[in-house]
Amino acid sequence: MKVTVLVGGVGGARFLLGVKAALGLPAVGPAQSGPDASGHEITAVVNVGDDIWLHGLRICPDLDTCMYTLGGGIDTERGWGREGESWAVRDELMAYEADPTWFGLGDRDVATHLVRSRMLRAGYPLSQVTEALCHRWQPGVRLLPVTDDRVETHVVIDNPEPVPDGPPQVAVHFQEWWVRHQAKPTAQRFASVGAETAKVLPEAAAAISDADVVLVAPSNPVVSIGTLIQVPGVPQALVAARGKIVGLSPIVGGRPLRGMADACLTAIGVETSAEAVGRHYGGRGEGGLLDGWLVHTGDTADVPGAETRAVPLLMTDVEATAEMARAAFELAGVTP
Ligand code: FO1
Repeated sequence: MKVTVLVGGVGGARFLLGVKAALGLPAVGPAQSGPDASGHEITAVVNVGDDIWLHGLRICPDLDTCMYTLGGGIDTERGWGREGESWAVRDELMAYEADPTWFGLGDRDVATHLVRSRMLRAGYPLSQVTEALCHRWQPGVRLLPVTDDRVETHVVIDNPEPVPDGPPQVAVHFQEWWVRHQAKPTAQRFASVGAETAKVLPEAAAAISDADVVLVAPSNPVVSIGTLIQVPGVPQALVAARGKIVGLSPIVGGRPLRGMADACLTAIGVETSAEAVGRHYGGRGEGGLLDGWLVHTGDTADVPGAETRAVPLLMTDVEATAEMARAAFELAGVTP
């Protein structure tokens, strides 16, 4: 079975562990060597809007979080970066007062950015760079950036350091709002810088349109899924998708499980609820994204044009996450 998953960062990576388990694959690492008995193909189409150039290095948080999580190298506590990390480079950068010092680059993580930046500068596209990095990590799924082009999420926020006669609002890279300011300054709007000239990675478009089922991971609906599905070519691939498209709500009991999706939803005028996010994505029968929408037990949602079901959506461990994936396959009417 061909499964394609639209993912962002931490939540998406955790969900992919469950998708692998639900298909009988080891959650971490490559499929068993030899002819893969499962015969399944999992493709993750990953958000690149969080990506940023810092200290001359290209950092791709969502791709790295997926690669490290599925390859067994993630720091499970933080949800990003490498386990067993040290911070000598970061501390040295701080000693130089080399701005920005608010983004913590771990020493092991820096090696990933050095390899990536060197390949990008040599002219390799991000998709080939990711494939090269995955030779080491063996995530057991195909990790594709949604585009090889530079598309970055920037945020217009209330000026956190207002000065007399200064601008009441400033535009900053998503990471500055998210990490430096912990998403506290009110976000007025988001901009996908570069989206107007970007185009979807052809392999990603094919993975969406040819899949037996497309899953929308419980990632941030605004700055992960939202940015991903706005890349030119993605909407067309979704319309052409021959399989059902089933999403899982990242909002449980009116709150995001991780991160600050509520701050993002408020910024675009969407209530922080499973129903509001489902309606924001829209039912496929009404020209939107979803054929199916899974909400957490106890939540309700009426999404015109989509079928909604309530199942446990807490990714407490791999088996619980696998159950979520199985529920999504069932709602999509496919059996692995
Ligand atoms: N998040 C933080 O809150 N603080 C950090 O210093 C930080 C550094 C960092 C470095 C590499 C990386 O891949 C991710 C990093 N993140 C950090 C997380 C990052 O902001 C988020 O993973 C995504 O961009 C949002 O999903």
